[in-house]
Amino acid sequence: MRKKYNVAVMGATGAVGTSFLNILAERKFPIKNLKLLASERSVGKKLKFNGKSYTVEKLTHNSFEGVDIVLASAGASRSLEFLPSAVKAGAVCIDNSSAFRMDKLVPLVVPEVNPEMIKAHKGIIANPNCSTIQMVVALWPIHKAAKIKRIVVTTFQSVSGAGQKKINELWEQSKVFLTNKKVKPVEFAHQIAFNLIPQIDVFLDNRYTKEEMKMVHETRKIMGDPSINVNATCIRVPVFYAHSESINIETQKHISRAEVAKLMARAPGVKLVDDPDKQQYPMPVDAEHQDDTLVGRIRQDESVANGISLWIAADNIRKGAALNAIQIAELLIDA
Ligand code: 25A
Ligand code: L14
Repeated sequence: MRKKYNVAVMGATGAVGTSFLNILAERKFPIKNLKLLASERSVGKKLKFNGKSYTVEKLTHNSFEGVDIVLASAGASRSLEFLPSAVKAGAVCIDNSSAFRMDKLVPLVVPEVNPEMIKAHKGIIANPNCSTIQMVVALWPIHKAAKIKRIVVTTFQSVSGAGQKKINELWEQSKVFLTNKKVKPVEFAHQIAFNLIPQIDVFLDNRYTKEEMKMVHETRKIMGDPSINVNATCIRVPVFYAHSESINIETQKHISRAEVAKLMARAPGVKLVDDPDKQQYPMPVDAEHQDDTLVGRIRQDESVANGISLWIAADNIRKGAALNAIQIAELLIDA
């Protein structure tokens, strides 16, 4: 019989935390005991898992006794503070925050790309940024075939990436806007309903945002190739779930549009949706609740010798966060 594990979900009441519970149940993860951890605000709240009701407990340094696996998504500051205690208690932590991603001792893993890296863990495995995960799932097979030299990407990121409160705010702002009243942003810096905001995370000295630079550094680490050049522009769009990306790549070796389509048709974690005659292409509403990254609009870039343009969409809460983390947990227990 398969071994069963004690699992703790840190940030269980959030957008990603809720998705952890759904996906653990869907994929029949072998759980012995489940612990739901969140802030004081959520203590006593009840959440359903596999038809059973579980009570949310306050996250403390003593929460991890007897826990085998921690799935964390309560923000970087909480991960920095509490995961060292979890490691001390003997748990392996899969962290969805940005806290440890660029730490040299911490593997940064997308199972379709670099599953072998989990072996090197010292108690913490980092789950990459949502926009980076879906991009490398699509680009990895192309990189192996033709070696990518440069990536230019623009993201169209849904509000759910920023948490449950931002989801509620798009809903509220939309209602206000549609009744001809003046929108007063609370959670967002600006109106998000019927608008676009070209800022995700804080600005850095080079005038890129932190989200844009995460895509640069994380892509190089996951693909194991520090020579890949990445230029990212990240945009918040008034979509509830799923991030989309316009991607242009330059490769060392020439690769044709048809070859890329063939690679995408059999790439793990990818669903090819590319039929212009039938108006079929990836869209966020179709990516929502799906495990696969949708890839389409594949074109030869006619402005350079070796270039390809494509358009992708994926569920940022599933593949961009909870699903990728649980796939890492599955690799761990099958190792
Ligand atoms: O890194 P930062 O700056 O700390 O940012 C963290 C934020 O980014 C989101 C996450 O949103 C979080 O708000 N986030 C981080 N990584 C993400 C990723 N990869 C990501 N989002 C998507 N993809 P979230 O709402 O989805 O999740 C928040 C979870 O974290 C728990 N939490 C927060 N502080 C904690 C903590 N857990 C333990 N200790 C702490 N100190 C949080 O639980 C949630 O599970 P919660 O108990 O704080 O709140 C859950 C419910 O309470 C409501 N609420 C939140 N804030 C307030 C509030 N109600 C009243 N007043 C408030 N101030 C929420 O709506 C929710 O229903
Ligand atoms: O680094 O869409 O995981 O705001 C989580 C929130 C990435 C951006 C991370 C969003 C961030 C994301």
